[in-house]
Amino acid sequence: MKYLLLTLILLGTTTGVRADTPVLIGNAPARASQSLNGKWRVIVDPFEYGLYDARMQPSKEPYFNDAKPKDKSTRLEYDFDTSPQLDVPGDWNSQMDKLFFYEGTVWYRQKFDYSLKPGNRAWLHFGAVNYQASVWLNGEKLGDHTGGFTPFDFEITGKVKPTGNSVVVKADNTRHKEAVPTTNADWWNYGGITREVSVIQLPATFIEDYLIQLQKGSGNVIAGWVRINGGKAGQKVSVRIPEAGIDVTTTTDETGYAALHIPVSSLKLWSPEEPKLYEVTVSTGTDKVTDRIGFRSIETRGTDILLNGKPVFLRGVSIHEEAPFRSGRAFSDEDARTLLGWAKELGCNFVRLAHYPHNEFMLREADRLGLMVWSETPVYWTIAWDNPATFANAANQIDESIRRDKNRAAIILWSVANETPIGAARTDFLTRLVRQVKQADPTRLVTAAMLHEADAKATATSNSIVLDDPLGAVLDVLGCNEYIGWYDGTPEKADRTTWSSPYNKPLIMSEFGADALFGKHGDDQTRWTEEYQEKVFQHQLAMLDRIPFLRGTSPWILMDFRSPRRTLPDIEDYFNRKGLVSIRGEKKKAFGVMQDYYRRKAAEK
Ligand code: GCB
Repeated sequence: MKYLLLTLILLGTTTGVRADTPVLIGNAPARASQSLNGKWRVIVDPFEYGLYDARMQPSKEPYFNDAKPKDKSTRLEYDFDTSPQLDVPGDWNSQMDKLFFYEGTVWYRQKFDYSLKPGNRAWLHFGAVNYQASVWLNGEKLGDHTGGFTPFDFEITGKVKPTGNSVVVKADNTRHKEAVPTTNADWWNYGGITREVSVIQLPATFIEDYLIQLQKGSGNVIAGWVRINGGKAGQKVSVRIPEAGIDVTTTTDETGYAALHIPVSSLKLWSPEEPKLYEVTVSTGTDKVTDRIGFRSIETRGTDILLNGKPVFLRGVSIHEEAPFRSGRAFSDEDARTLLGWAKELGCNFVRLAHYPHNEFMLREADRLGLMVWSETPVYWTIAWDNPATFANAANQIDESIRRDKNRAAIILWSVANETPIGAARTDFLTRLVRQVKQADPTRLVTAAMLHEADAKATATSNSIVLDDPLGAVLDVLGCNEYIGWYDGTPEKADRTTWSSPYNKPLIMSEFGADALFGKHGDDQTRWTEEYQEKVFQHQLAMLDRIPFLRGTSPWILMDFRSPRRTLPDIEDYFNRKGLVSIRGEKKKAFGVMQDYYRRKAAEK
């Protein structure tokens, strides 16, 4: 037993996935699938009557049975068939007026027919459900998932019928103190089935997942693994990258795992200037999956960040997963193209996807456009640092995001936290999380957006900030959020501020900014005007240029976004207005300031 456990742990570390974790189908969007997107019937259920009766005992008429009355004398107090409909993917808050502020449970139901080829297997795939999902097929429970921003799969082979299937999802976005994120955040808690749903059909023995990336520290070895699900040991696995002249075959061991180590003579490396993606095909006797993968190296040396061995300055911007033009949770390819298109126009080679893993279209588009990515996990502000279940939850969410995105060249940084107040329990929690990320993905860098301590000795002429958060010791790259000129003094305070750090590491100023309502003009001392925001950026950029170890910036934020904390009438109206562009894409003056700065930075190299 001891030996088995050890083997499982070792297996977990070499494949980048813990052996006991549920299956997550690698590159799900590339698989043959039947989409379940579209209109779903919904029942809003604030008291969870769909689960419990008046005595809080399990209901005799649970909604997941999707039942109909047997005859006209039967009393049944729900009916999906006549209930309202909502679009999937999509959040409920922005689809129905009366659900705008709603947090709690909504039941979703979809009917579908399905044709499963004999011998094949079927999997129900969810891109994301915020926050807690429970799923039933034809009245049978398939499972639960926690965490609003990562995918999950349930096998439905032997359960799915040729006609009249009913899939019921209980989506619950109630905030909890011990959850990740916790009860307090500065973004809208969009509830629902926010990303795509499909049924994936796979052969009995299929390619469950693969990692195909440049080996750490090498420019000419592709390393990784392929894992096969089902079948016996000794199966042949081929990896072909025709454009790079690669065609290798290897065999799986008794756990279905095949290690890859492929020396290559000439490989065009992925970079913002030339975001080269290769067509990669992984195949076995029974299955085949194709991907587009870029190869690049990322490392640090002293205070430098090296992309493909050369120092790079990260010209970035922070982005929320907020839908351009319509607001609500962004979920589509078109949303991704719009948001990242604006980032390119700003002059970016880098984006910080805050504050949770964004949908896969964003990563695919970043790969195509040559935008390096900071990917984040929703460990935000105050988390229940002492609670082991909270740690397990955070660890699982970052693990799922690494599993989904590990083949995206664009991702260079995993961020484990945002603005977490310094304390022993917090530093211990985050240090363990960093360790786990490094184990799961040793090829990328780890960061966190930290807070800075105000200088206790600040005077009218000097303000020296020391970045000495103990978390910095375990990070590869320091991230720091600061709001000099907005929450912290006036814009001029930046002129007398100096930065230092005991760590010999690169710094990304991961947030700075100010609110401005697009079209609101005035003098540059008047809050909420474009002129005030512009002035904050001007003073900020002059200050940032004086930080010798600064290697990147991602101002807050590309586009205005909804937040329940932002109530000021006629200005905020439940939007955080720190966007460089409005929700309609109108550029505020600060956009131009940032664009000029990035033009200069790009020319500096
Ligand atoms: C922060 C947070 C970010 C907020 C921003 C703000 O420090 O990291 O989530 O939205 O400030 O606008 O206050």
